[in-house]
Amino acid sequence: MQGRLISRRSMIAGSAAAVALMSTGVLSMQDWLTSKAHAEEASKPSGEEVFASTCNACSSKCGMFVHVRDGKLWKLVGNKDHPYSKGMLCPRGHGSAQIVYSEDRLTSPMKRNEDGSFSAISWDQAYKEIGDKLKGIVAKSGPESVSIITDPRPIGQYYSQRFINALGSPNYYTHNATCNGSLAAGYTVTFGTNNFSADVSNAKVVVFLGRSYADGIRPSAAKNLADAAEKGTKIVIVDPRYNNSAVFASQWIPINPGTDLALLLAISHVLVKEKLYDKDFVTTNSIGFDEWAPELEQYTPKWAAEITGIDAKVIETLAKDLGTAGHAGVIEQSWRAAFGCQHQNSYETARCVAAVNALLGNYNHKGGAGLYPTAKLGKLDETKFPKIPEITIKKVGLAEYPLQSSGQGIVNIVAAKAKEGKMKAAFFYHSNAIKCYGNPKDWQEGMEAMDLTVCIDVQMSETAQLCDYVLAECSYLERLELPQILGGKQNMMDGRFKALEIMHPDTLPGDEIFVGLAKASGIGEYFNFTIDELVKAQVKSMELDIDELAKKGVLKIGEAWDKAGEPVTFATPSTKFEFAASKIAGMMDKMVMHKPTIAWIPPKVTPKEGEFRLIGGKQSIHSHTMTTSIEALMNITKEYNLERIWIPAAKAKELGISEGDTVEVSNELYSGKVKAHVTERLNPTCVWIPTHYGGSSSYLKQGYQFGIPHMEFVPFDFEPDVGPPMTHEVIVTVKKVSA
Ligand SMILES: Nc1nc2c(c(=O)[nH]1)N[C@H]1C(S)=C(S)[C@@H](COP(=O)(O)OP(=O)(O)OC[C@H]3O[C@@H](n4cnc5c(=O)[nH]c(N)nc54)[C@H](O)[C@@H]3O)O[C@H]1N2
Ligand SMILES: Nc1nc2c(c(=O)[nH]1)N[C@H]1C(S)=C(S)[C@@H](COP(=O)(O)OP(=O)(O)OC[C@H]3O[C@@H](n4cnc5c(=O)[nH]c(N)nc54)[C@H](O)[C@@H]3O)O[C@H]1N2
Ligand code: SF4
Ligand SMILES: [Mo]
Repeated sequence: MQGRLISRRSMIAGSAAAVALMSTGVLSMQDWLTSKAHAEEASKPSGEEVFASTCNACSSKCGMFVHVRDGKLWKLVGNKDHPYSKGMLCPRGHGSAQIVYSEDRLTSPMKRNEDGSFSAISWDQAYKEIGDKLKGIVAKSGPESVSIITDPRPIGQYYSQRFINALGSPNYYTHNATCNGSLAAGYTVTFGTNNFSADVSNAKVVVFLGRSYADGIRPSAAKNLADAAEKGTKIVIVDPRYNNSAVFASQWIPINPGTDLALLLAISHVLVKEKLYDKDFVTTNSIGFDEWAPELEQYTPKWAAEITGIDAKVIETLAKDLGTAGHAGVIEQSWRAAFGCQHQNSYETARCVAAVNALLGNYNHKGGAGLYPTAKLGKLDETKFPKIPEITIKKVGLAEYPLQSSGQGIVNIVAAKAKEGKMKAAFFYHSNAIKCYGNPKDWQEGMEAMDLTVCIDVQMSETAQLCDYVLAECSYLERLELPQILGGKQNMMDGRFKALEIMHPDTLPGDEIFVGLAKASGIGEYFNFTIDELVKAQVKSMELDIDELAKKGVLKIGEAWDKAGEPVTFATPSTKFEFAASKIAGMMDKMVMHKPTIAWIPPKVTPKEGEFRLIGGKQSIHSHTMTTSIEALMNITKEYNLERIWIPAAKAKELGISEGDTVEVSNELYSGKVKAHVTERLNPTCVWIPTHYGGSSSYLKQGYQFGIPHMEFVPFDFEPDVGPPMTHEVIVTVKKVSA
């Protein structure tokens, strides 16, 4: 299997020092692994320092220990006590550490010249010019015309929010809308929190809707899946693609993409019709069932078969298997590709996932959908960390998309409002918005229309490349960050402690950059503390010990959750599970597409004869767009031609396309050439591409113009009422061309 081969090979690349050495061009990976030097070095009497930290290569932020020898990174080891890594890091975790020694790193602040080139400037000049411009914009166009887009890590949340709010603006955005914004919003309206956690280890039947633990990796989840398979759990993978988790599955259901909602409605139909649902739960702990049940009559397995491409008998059997498993049958929560932000019906699909679990009555049951509480930070001293005055203006985008997931904003509204001349300034912190959130051409137009754009990054990303100012942060191993609270059965706090001295003297940690920006923008009074003071205060507020956290990397908060089987109080307006949403009922005048009960919404576009839906997803060795600058990871991509587009075998035959042929993928927005991977592992209505490639920053040599860029094909659009970008509502044609 392609995926397993990749994983094994790149797992071998475990030594970060090997990666660092390779980047200097001294040794190839194979040479290094087999060299005598490596054996000698590895058995050296230790004398090394070890620091607790967290990986920075994806949203999971797995806990790890950083081993340092002679001031240099030696290796990374997964923290056994950390709930996400459980002692393991994935290949990206190891590979991405190469950024520390990368030649592509930013080494000082930069200012963009008229011709698009950049010149290095001093921090003083950067702060002064940015601060002066920002104050001018706020004075002239109001605080609502400035925004910040940030990675939702604790440090990103804290400093970015504080900075923009201190300016009087509510416009704080994260990548959430283009990750799992629809899912989070749909879950919240039904059961009151933005996610649940399927108890895969104890379930009898688990259905995965396009969530692949072996591709979109989190090490602990992949291990749970392998263990569940070993135990004989029925694992059903619903995915247009036979993904790399399917080796653990009892069944693969190659659904037509964008139609999971029809499958779920038909499962609900069977559960109700066959009286296989949990009547006690429905009667005592839900609202809206009596309104919804009659509507379900139309959604028969036969009806869903037409839409999904799945045989009606398969749907019926799946529903009965789930119903028979009862509290230990569960639809897994999924993450992005099926209904995180992909289709016109993503929000509705999330609601229906929640509803099937409610019909099974499995909330907080062993093997069901866990709703574990997450601890909140304690109070901090307000004289040291002053509160920002309350902001009364509403975040841009809230009015247009009233069902959006709370707090993180509909990020593409920044580009839309900039194009209209209403958004004047944007800061980007640890974000490659231009390449990842909506169509890059629309974002570029928005960027050009704004008066001030600033990017804080470690490399010249596609976003940085379009900004007026680029501020060079040091790498994650060279800085202290804020601790993070982890939810789950056992709440925990992890920490990222500084492991290496700063290599490039003109780079700074993010917290110091914000302090500099704040002082120059007239809001320094809100930033009169160091990050050491803030970290200590936050850890203390949880009654934990900072020295112990620095030693162990992760500490328990309170006792483990032990309420399995107890009745649930949902955080909804009714305190019950809502088959008919009170929130929607209260705002029907604002709704374009949704009503209180869950109903069929078709995908926005459907491929006609000769066309395909373009879908995409993760590969185990890359994170979004940020790791295509990492040489060790790109070497694997290039060796195995991982950039290829997957084309269903029967359709390839009709089009005269064979394995390895160069094809042109086109729609009205973009056309690109790439090699073909002809496969039986794909539903015939779609083609699939890895979403990592097609880099367009000429500063990042490894990934520059290698492969095709997913987002260029995606129309700049918003899911009605909800706001995410519908990144799989894309039609393309594919034809063979000479290379
Ligand atoms: N290797 C790697 N792992 C990661 C990340 C990464 O960048 N790289 N990022 C992390 C983050 S932030 C996220 S959000 C998660 C994402 O985690 P996932 O959502 O699991 O990731 P994807 O690979 O995008 O999608 C998984 C599968 O969904 C399938 N799919 C596509 N469309 C549909 C559909 O309409 N219906 C169904 N049922 N399936 C569909 C795809 O074919 C793909 O195999 O991964 C996390 N882990
Ligand atoms: N084309 C494409 N689009 C996508 C996805 C995809 O796979 N491909 N995935 C989707 C998903 S699931 C998500 S969650 C989002 C992710 O959206 P982003 O988080 O914006 O995506 P990344 O590509 O990870 O870009 C992270 C940026 O942070 C920078 N960076 C890395 N380390 C540091 C650091 O230490 N400090 C600072 N200041 N910057 C740093 C990187 O150089 C890069 O520019 O994108 C979504 N959109
Ligand atoms: S899943 Fe991999 S890349 Fe993501 S944080 Fe964990 S080790 Fe790092
Ligand atoms: Mo994501």
